[in-house]
Amino acid sequence: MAILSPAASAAPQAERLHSHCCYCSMQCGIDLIRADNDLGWEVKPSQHFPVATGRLCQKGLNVLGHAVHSERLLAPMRRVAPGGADSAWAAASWDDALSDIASRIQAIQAQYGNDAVSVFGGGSLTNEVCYLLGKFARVALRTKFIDYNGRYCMSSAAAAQNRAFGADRGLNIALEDIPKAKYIILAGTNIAECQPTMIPYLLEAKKQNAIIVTIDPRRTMTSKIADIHINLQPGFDSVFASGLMHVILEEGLYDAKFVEQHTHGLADVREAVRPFSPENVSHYTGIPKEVIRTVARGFAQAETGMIFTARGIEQQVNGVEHTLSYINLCLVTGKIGKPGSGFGPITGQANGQGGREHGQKADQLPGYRLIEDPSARSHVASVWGIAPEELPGKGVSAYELYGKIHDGEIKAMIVLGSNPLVSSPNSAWVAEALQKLELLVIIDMFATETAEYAHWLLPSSSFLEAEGTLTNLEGRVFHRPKAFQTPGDALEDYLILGKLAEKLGRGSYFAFDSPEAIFDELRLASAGGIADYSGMSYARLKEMKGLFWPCPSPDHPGTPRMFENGVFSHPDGRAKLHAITPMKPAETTDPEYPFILTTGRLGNHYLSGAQTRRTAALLKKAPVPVAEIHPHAAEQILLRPGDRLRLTTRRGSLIFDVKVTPDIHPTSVFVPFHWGGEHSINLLTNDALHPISRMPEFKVCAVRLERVGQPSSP
Ligand SMILES: Nc1nc2c(c(=O)[nH]1)N[C@H]1C(S)=C(S)[C@@H](COP(=O)(O)OP(=O)(O)OC[C@H]3O[C@@H](n4cnc5c(=O)[nH]c(N)nc54)[C@H](O)[C@@H]3O)O[C@H]1N2
Ligand SMILES: Nc1nc2c(c(=O)[nH]1)N[C@H]1C(S)=C(S)[C@@H](COP(=O)(O)OP(=O)(O)OC[C@H]3O[C@@H](n4cnc5c(=O)[nH]c(N)nc54)[C@H](O)[C@@H]3O)O[C@H]1N2
Ligand code: SF4
Ligand SMILES: [Mo]
Repeated sequence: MAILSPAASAAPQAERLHSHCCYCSMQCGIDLIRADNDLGWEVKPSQHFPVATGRLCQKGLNVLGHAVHSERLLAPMRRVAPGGADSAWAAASWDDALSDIASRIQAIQAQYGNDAVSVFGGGSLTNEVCYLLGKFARVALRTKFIDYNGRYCMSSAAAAQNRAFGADRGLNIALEDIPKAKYIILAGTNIAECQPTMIPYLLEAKKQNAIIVTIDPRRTMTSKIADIHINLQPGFDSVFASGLMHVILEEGLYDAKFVEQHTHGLADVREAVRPFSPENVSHYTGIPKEVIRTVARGFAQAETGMIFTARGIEQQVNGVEHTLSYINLCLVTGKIGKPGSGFGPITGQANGQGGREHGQKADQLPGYRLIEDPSARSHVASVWGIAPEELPGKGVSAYELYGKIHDGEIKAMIVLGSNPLVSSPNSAWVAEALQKLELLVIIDMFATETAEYAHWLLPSSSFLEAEGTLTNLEGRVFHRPKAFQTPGDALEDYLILGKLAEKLGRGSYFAFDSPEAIFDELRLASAGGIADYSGMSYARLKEMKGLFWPCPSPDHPGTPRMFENGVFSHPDGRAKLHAITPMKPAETTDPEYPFILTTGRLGNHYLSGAQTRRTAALLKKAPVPVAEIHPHAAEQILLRPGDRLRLTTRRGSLIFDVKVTPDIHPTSVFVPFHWGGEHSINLLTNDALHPISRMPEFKVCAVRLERVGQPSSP
């Protein structure tokens, strides 16, 4: 591909601009100040957004790196030579590109039916684009097959929260509530690397004498601020949480009044946790029974308390159950819906929250409505100006879309805002699926690894160039202005979708002249839904620096704390306790694969690395993935200094640089997933899915470790 000129030249002549970091769900505000440096701009933390405590992490400070990168796509590109790493591309006009794509879509749909075309979305997009993409799939393509990368991210947490509370808003509190908590449990969440600007809230709680407990198979940067660290083998959270519940119930430490007035299901929970005495849990997990009692008593007896979880416990075939086990602890102790108390699976992507509310998910319509609910269908159909019968039904989950390609049911895919070849489990199978497509269109800033199999690459905007709203980890909806113009021929996503809809003969449903016009329709579509945005407007969002949903009327102040006074979102107002029987992961260890592979993140990279591997300052800090193993594991495989490490799972074998550290559980190996090609750990991960959430088991599979006796490459 030709080298493209830097996008920085597209910036207007302002001296100071405002935006938000495009990476994690904190969505820190940034100020861009004109500077005499390579990029022409300096990034500073903005004092105008109330969330980020005046700081930015390394990714935020370097957030311009990818946006002004010379590899930005500046024109639509048509593949002119066979796919794979050697693909060759030719630039085209938008008109030629969209005409060709539309006529191929129409030919495929004429031959195989509307559902032969699928859409794969993302959680980094604005609410407006997420909403429009869901509408585009159902109204322009008339396909049921749409899902998005949030399936790999928040789906287990969402399923658990919907079951327990009747609503799924990441944190059901505002961050500013955290310092009021006296006992904080962090399970499978590495906040210090993944939401670094949230750490000051925890430190403030600590200053007010809060106890912090981390539960993780690694002693992470986050566990450095903990009073107690539970070094748990991956896959054992339900066992451990059942031990805590056993003590709380046995010693009568629960809030009987809250449980009686605001929940269902205690008797079944009592029965389920009966076998999980501290002695038994200690036997299963190696965690001393005194520690189990200390944490159970400490949390239950504290005046206030919070539990936060994340992908560590959720990306498992038992992820919904692990989450419910921790939710149970908040419910039985009455630690929810009051100041200083609450539960929260910490949302990951920039708009991981909004991304799961407005219809990108296979079973969903805007406002967190369900596509199979007749009243939801008629409401949304009336906003869209179509008949409810015209709306397709429920499709399948993200990973299952690739199965449908293998089966020949799906022939085309449009990917907008994801790099699934790097981020999907068992990714060799995903690559095989992508090669079978008759049409793959990627709408992105870059020619990603996934793009190697595309027929068309369409150049999109970066976060700097796209106005819109996003919903952060708290459920706070805020407005992000447009700071830069799109470079070259690149276009904002909403314009690309609108133009393609027009070529498909459905343009009248997508004739939006601004993101605000889309937001105004989204408000109507969400009205009366669980995630109700109808009382918000761009003017209010700008003036109030964000509003928390639900916000059902123009004079509603928004809802920073949900479930206030124990009123939950189920029709009867009560929360549901769930009796959990801990189950094994899909793959357990055996003599052939005696260790556990778990995967996750580093502070300096983001997801598939499409953006951060293009940011020199970040790549320099972590140029390649390094596998972490415990000294006992190193001893067992006779690892010597300078050796590399071969990891073999039932999917394949890869060689990594290795770091020996006592900070990881002796049974486990950790590898970050931010790289493609021979560095992509997802070539080895297990694609077993949770039966309900359809979340892949990224966090646990069985692996063999072997030393490779050659010096690590420079
Ligand atoms: N720097 C950086 N920040 C990010 C991202 C990024 O890629 N890079 N991604 C963003 C996104 S989309 C997301 S979803 C979030 C993810 O944020 P996190 O979920 O916090 O990140 P992970 O590293 O995937 O996993 C968290 C921890 O779970 C632990 N773990 C693994 N298995 C288990 C288990 O069975 N039980 C328990 N208790 N712990 C376990 C891992 O050791 C790891 O420390 O981060 C967001 N922020
Ligand atoms: N092994 C393992 N795998 C995992 C995980 C794990 O913990 N372990 N975590 C999973 C999780 S939680 C997640 S969220 C997924 C995410 O994984 P991916 O979906 O692959 O996420 P990204 O790397 O952010 O890819 C986003 C793509 O969209 C592009 N992009 C960014 N902004 C925009 C925009 O505004 N418009 C358009 N058109 N494009 C844009 C970027 O350039 C990038 O190519 O990975 C999952 N995969
Ligand atoms: S990555 Fe997250 S914590 Fe870091 S600056 Fe960006 S939004 Fe803030
Ligand atoms: Mo995520």
